[in-house]
Amino acid sequence: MEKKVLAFDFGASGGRAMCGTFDGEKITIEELHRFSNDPVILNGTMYWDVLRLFFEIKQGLIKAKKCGKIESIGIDTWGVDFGLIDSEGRLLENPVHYRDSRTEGMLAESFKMIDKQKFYEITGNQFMEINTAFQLLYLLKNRKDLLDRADKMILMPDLFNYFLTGAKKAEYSIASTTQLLDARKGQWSDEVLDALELPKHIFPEIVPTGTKVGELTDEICTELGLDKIDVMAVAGHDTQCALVAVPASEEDFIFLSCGTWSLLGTELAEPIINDKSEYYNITNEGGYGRKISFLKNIIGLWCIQESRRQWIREGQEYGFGDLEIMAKEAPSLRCFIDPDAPEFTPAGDVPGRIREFCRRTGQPVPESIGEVVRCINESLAMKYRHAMEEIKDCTGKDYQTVYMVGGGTQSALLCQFTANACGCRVSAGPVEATVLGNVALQLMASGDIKSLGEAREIIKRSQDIKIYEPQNTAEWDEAYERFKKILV
Ligand code: ADP
Ligand code: LRH
Repeated sequence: MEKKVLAFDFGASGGRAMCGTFDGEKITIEELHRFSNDPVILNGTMYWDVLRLFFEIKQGLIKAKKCGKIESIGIDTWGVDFGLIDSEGRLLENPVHYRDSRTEGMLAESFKMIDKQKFYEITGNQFMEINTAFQLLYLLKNRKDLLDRADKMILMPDLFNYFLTGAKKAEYSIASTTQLLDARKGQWSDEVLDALELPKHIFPEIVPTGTKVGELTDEICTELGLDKIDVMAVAGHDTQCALVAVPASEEDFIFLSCGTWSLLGTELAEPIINDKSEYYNITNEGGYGRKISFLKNIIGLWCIQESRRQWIREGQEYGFGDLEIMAKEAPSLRCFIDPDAPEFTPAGDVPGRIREFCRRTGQPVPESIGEVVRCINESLAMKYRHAMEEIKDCTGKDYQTVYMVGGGTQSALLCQFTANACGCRVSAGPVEATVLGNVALQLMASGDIKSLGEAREIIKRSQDIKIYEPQNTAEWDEAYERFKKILV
């Protein structure tokens, strides 16, 4: 018998509600509702437009009525962001977006409170100033009043789950992006919380990935004219949903979740936390079945998204497909950026900053749109190779294939460049990995899919996967040596 579930995915490139149907063999997905997910800047702070997004969830629920019986709902978002709830359950202020500049300097502040090595040794997380730990530290130092009024800190997917059900929980995968978990125990680290002087009572109970959190509240059922529906803690962290949809059968593989961010890594049974992984700043994040994703966060297609927005501001509007055609015609392997250089993180004139980076590092300066897009794509592919070498060095394993999933797999150019740079086969797809993983995790929570392996097999036979073989590797190897010299 067919089962239908509803997946909500909140990415920087947009939000969507998708109906997933499982017929026992395959999963199909149908888009019901798509909406933008733009942050709003007010008085110098960049916020999540959280109430509008909750309105969009309600629209999704209304539109899902046409699908017939919906068994459950699952929500995923990007990592690290949160809302604060007071003792009466009211949201205190709008959640702030991680691209807000408030965390600048907080990494250095934290190292005055906890030894850097100890911090990494416990959490196993890549140090990134956007992490929840540093957002909370900002509040401690600058908005103590707000922190004092907080009864719970609830991460974004859990916050939507709370709005839907009233349950205040912390799903494990999203909690593992905070830099506040003990990576080995999968629980909030008392030692880190104490050192950072964060109030322990605000951290909710951690629940495993792929379990039920509650049911729609009576209020929502009445308002929308719905029967009770289960709400599942899928992987609240979008990256971990995407990982469930990686069509790999082998135990050791490299995945590349390629959307606004690029997450390149491998799946492990236990975290790797040692001097080498700390030196490379590799993160250990948690997923379904307490599996560990040992990965590098790379800034990713954000650079193309933000360049596109800049060109629109300058009066030149192109779609991603158009940009790809222009990049294809531009000359190859002329200049590179380090996509993770700090100047590329904030919104703004990314093409201008790319030109400045190339000028400063003595490289040819990309002038046309095609040249800039080519430079971003080639630099990302080189960065993937670099991350893959670091991962290999830590695991001591070799990998034959890079499994690329997510919106970025629609760029044939990026897939081919990745194969060329890494010198290995790229398997590209599914595009909608996050949604497929979200759907599969709901079906795992209900017991309809029995294991991660089974979920991956189902998704593999449900989706078209494209294969790219490496080309011109000698030329790419030579260029990689030049790339390494401009890394920040
Ligand atoms: P998010 O992480 O925000 O959920 P997605 O997985 O939806 O992101 O991927 C969005 C990215 O996919 C865009 O920024 C763009 O670079 C890329 N993309 C989308 N459509 C195309 C296309 N037709 N051609 C090339 N790239 C595309
Ligand atoms: C990708 C992602 C990534 C990081 C970042 C903030 O969407 O979730 O894994 O956590 O966003």
